[in-house]
Amino acid sequence: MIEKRATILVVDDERINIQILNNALGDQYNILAAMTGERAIKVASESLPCLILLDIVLPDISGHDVCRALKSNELTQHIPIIFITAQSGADDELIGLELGASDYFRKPFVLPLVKARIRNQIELVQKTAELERLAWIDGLTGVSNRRRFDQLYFDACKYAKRNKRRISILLLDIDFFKQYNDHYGHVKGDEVLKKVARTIEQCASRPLDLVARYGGEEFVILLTDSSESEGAMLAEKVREKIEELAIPHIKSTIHKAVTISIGVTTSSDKGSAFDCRKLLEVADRCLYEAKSMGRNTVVS
Ligand code: GH3
Ligand code: MG
Ligand code: MG
Ligand code: MG
Repeated sequence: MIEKRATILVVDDERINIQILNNALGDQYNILAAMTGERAIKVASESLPCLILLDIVLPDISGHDVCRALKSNELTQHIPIIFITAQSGADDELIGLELGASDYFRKPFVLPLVKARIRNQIELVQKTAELERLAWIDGLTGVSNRRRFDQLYFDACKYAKRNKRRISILLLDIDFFKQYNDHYGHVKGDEVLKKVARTIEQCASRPLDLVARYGGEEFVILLTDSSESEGAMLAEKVREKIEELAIPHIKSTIHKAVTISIGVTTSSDKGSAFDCRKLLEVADRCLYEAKSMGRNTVVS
């Protein structure tokens, strides 16, 4: 099933071909057009269409070269390409498929076939995107899972080192959660995890903030481009908001409500100097200290 209007980039140097495809597909998809290879690469990288229909013979570089360029660019390599080939182009078709194209169709167009092949490709793109989303999300709380965090954290460290930016890590752990489960049961415990996750997300809501479930009752916040004081202030805000939820926890020896402890650390502003793994270890040590200081505490 096609859920939302997908964008297709049509690359052909003959206006009539673009018109035919636009007429056949325009009511179902957003159509972008390019008439040269260089233009196709530019539009594809800027607009990131769902699918590219790519003619082979173009006035500047060939469709095969366009395909090579798009497949070697991290941003565009996942966009499926369907080659548009001449009737006699079996070699062209083979080269295209070997370059990583998903399919091909021939000129002159047999429109029902064109439509069916496009529909199949778009469905595949949408299903893959949904599977990726599911693979990245924690099923209980809906925040990113550990696998997603590990991946984005690695990317964020690379970005920070390259651009001499600082990142902060906040490790958050619910206090006396074992006792909570023992007393109120796992179902109620799961509800607490969901509420805590939602509250953390509400506090860390800038577009680049990442909230993930780090382990059982542990969460992590990754702040890109952040200072020490921003990290510590956010941690204090989250700690307060969780306390304000006032979720009864009569087995907590400190507050009679659910609370969290947080360890915070920020990478040095020397850029290249920091080690991603060490940064997590420091945050973990701060969290441990927050626990030993009595819990419901931030240590940075
Ligand atoms: P501390 O204050 O030192 O953090 O103590 P704690 O009891 O929170 O820590 P501990 O590591 O002893 O226990 C963590 C508990 O979290 C145990 C486990 O049953 C619970 N937990 C982990 N994942 C889930 C989950 O998905 N659902 C529920 N309900 N409980 C979970
Ligand atoms: Mg052509
Ligand atoms: Mg824990
Ligand atoms: Mg705990």
